[in-house]
Amino acid sequence: MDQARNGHDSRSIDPAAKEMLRIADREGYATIWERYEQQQPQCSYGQLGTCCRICSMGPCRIDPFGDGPTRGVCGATADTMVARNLARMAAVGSSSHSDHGRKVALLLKAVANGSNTDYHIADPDKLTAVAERLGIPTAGRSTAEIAGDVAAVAIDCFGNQGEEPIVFMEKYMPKKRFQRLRELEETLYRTTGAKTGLLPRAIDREAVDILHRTHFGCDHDPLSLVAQSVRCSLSDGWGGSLIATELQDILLGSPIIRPVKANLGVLEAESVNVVVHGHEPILSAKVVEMAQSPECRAAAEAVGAKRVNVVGLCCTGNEVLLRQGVGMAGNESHSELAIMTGAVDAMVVDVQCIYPALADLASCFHTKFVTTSEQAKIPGALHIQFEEHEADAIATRIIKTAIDAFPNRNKARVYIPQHTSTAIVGFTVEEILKALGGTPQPLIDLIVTGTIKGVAGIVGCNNVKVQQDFFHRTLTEELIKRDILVIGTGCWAIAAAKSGLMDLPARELAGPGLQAVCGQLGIPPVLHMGSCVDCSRMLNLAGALADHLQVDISDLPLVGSAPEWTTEKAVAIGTYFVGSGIPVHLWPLPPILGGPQVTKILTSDAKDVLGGWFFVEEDPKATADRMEQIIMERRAALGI
Ligand code: SF4
Ligand code: MSK
Repeated sequence: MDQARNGHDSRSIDPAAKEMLRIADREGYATIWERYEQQQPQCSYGQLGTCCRICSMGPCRIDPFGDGPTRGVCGATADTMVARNLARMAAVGSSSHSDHGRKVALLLKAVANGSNTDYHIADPDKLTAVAERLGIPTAGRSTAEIAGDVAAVAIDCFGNQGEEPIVFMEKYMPKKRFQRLRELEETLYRTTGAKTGLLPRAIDREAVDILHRTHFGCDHDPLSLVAQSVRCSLSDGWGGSLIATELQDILLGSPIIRPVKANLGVLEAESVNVVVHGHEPILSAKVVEMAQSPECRAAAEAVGAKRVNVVGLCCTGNEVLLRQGVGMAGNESHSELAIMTGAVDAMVVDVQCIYPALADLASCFHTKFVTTSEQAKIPGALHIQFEEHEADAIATRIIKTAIDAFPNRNKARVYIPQHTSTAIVGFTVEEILKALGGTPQPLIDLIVTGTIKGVAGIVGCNNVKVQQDFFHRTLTEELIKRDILVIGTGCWAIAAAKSGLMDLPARELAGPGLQAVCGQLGIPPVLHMGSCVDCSRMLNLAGALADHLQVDISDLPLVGSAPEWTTEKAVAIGTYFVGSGIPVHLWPLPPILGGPQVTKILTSDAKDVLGGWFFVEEDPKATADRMEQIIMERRAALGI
């Protein structure tokens, strides 16, 4: 495969990735890009969403261009198939985030009742703020009592069997949005005579509801299936993800604005390198902490290493980057490339976004590939089971595994591309408000005067179908040039960090208004808000603006994008943005285009009903044009 010519590589725009891909080509290491080529041509029924294998009379497929049957064996239409497939994606994505949130809630309960002593309440102020928001009394009560009550409310959001909306959503969602969804439910009942819920009743219940209604012979109505996808996704954004973010801040500390380094150059030739990869910082934060212990430092020195250097990948990397200032090795498509440096002594993974191919690749090196979760076992990996109540001991054992591997490193094979960028990170809602003097009013004033036209939230992954980071970077540059402040999370945030867009000099790339604001506040034009679950921070920022102005989120000049999306979690995020009233751009194409009715609901009807909708566009500049146009239309509607 010759994808690299004259410095151009159709696989990635990242300079470190390009160097590593030259090594991969030379040495014959398999990568996602090579396996993608081997998968061609990919199934067009799958791409359009019109295949169904829900029952054993299938699999059935419908050619949307009219060749062949127009219904599955049971009579299901293309729209039913597309809507059911989409609903299942939303359920899986929501469940992944929410199950992560559940574990944090259970840990908070264990810390509160004293059964876990490896963790503690790291941010009592945040605990008080969350408790007050939930209506939990705080005056004269101990931290443990308050934490116990917060944990109980969070845990109840997962399994409550009542019909009322989940408490976290009720207390956090801006009032006008909550009212709109409630009125919409009532209108749909009145006009159709059928119940169509939008406000989630319990986090687990909405995902189970989708598994039930997409069982053979249940819900075949595309609108009903899309509505439940929205409800389930809202239970993620305003439920599971929100709980994960808020409770992690309480247990692990709230992020502060700080500089970090990003890209493969954070690996150190003379140190034991441990890469943490996945999503749940309950483990990775401990690995970072225990790497500094006298025991681990002495063990590293004993094998001739300078120190234990823990660096991050993907979202668990984002979590430790924000809270502990840990260097960021890269985003999703960097995971194989990191191992190929030959300098990674252990890659420690928890859950989500971990290629199974990493186990094979690690076996070509001295690298220990360590799985830790009962939910993410990978053949060929070394499994060290993580238990929260023995976190210190297990994290130490993991680090010692890396230290033991260090002497086996073949120095002749080590190549660390010397690329890093500085990124100023940690822009939580609290930190943004602090920078603004404690209220959203200065940001609102800047938007009203047009100094900043609006805010774009960008999220999501790398996708082998898009040149790595190209869409992320080009779209972000285009938006800031137009005086649109860009905020975001996940692998997009890592792409922006690697490309220098989160460093102060990047303000030179911004339009005059945004440039002046960045100069005044001493911030970059592109703000890192965290990991995938921290998309809830973006919802909270939108909610703070909406409540301050007493409007709905859908009235604000806000727009979203997932320009290199890959996972089912991205489907859930995009859908809860839409359900919260924010228009969302997607690329690559979502697997819905084979269902004309579903496509119309999501790209057109949703606009009037929810105030948020999806649109697809493959060109970054055209995407920025459309996002700017939406922002300008919303400004005009507000009379600004
Ligand atoms: Fe075919 Fe219907 Fe079974 Fe799907 S549920 S596989 S469309 S028969
Ligand atoms: S890690 S969901 S590839 S952003 Fe959150 Fe990156 Fe997408 Fe996973």
